Order: sequence, then structure tokens, then C-alpha cells
Amino acid sequence: MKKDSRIVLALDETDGEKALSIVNQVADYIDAVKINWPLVLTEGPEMITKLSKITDVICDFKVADIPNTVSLIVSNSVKRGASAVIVHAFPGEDSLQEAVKAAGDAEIYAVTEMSHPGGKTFTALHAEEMAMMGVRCNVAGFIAPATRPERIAAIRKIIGDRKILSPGVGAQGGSASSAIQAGADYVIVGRAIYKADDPRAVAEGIFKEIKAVL
Ligand code: NUP
Repeated sequence: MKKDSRIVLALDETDGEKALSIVNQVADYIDAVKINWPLVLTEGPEMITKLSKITDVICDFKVADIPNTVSLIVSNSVKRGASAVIVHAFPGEDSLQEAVKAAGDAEIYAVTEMSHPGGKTFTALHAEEMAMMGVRCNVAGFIAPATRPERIAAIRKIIGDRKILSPGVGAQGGSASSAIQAGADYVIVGRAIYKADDPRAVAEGIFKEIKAVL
């Protein structure tokens, strides 16, 4: 994945045509597209392949399962064109190891702490341990919350120069510049861009906001 705009578009728009149009409008302001179940369930997994012809695709399937099932989900996502897959860390070290193995040359990102308020109930309590485990398993990077930039900084201290992708910007109240300043490599932005009247203008605004703090 390139590291230019530092913006990953979370494409949870469920209409395939609209989704593709949004990606084309903002293509030069994003480093990758992240897709999740909403778009895959409406438009099918072919969407992974279609989007991978435009930009890098991160499959945010938050895989949380036994190692064999994790392996099947990750390897099939990569076969369809995913450059990266997001998995949960909490199923444990064997599942995470299997994800990294199944990804091959693609990347695995492990969730440390979720960005919504409920993320504080369980995930936040074990985020540091999950980050350490991710380092042992050699994941490419981690998901840490833009809604709590101090938590990005805490994860950064543990993981060295592995990557941090940070969701929660815009609709969930987090700010792109605060996340980057706290140590995120990329911000993940969904509704603030894909629901905007002018997605390109919003993407450009976030791009400028990030450039101003780099
Ligand atoms: O902790 C997380 N928070 C989060 O919002 C981990 C995630 N993967 N996400 C995803 O990021 C979420 O599923 C959605 O696809 C995107 C954020 O979208 P938005 O709040 O910017 O619309």
C-alpha cells in the first residue's frame, strides 16, 4: 500500500455503482479502499476484484475464528485481490499466526481496540497485550482508534515501526490530524466521505489537514 495521502476510504456504501463512482471521484486522495461486510453482502465478493483494479483493497472482515477458518477466509480474500485483511486479535496467537501465514505476501492488520464507545468495555482492557501478540506474530500493522488518540500513542510505543490504521475520523468524532500526530500512519474514513454531497471536496480537506501536520 502506498503512503501518500494517508487516507484509507472505508467504502460501506452498499450500492455498487455508487460505491465505484465514489472511489473514482476520490482516487487520487486515497492510498487504499477498505471494504467491509455491507458492500460484500450486497454486491458480492467480486467487488474485491473490481476495486483491486483501481486501488489497493483492504478486506475488513474482522476475522475472529479458529485457525483453519481464519486461514480459509484470509486466503480466499487474497485470491480475489485483497492486498490486506483485517482480523481480530482476541481469538489468540494460533489464529493470528495462521492469518499471517495464509496472507502470504498480503498484509494482516490486527484490531487492538475498537473505536466506538463499546470498544472500551473489553478490547481496550487487552489492547496492549494484543499489540504485543501481533508483533510476535509478525502482522503488518494494527487498527487503533482515532476517537482516542492517546490510545494510538500507547500502541505505537509497543509496535515500533509497524503500521497503524486508525478508524473513527469524522462520523465517530475523531480528527484526522490528531490521529496522525498521535502516531497513526493512515486514517480510515467512511461516512464523512462517502455520504458527503461532494466526496472529493471532503477528501481534499482531510488530505490538506493531514499534510499540515506532517
Ligand atoms: O475499531 C474499529 N472501528 C471502525 O470504525 C475498527 C474498524 N474496522 N472500523 C471500521 O472503520 C468500521 O467498520 C467502518 O467500516 C469504518 C469507519 O467508518 P466511518 O465511521 O468513518 O463511517
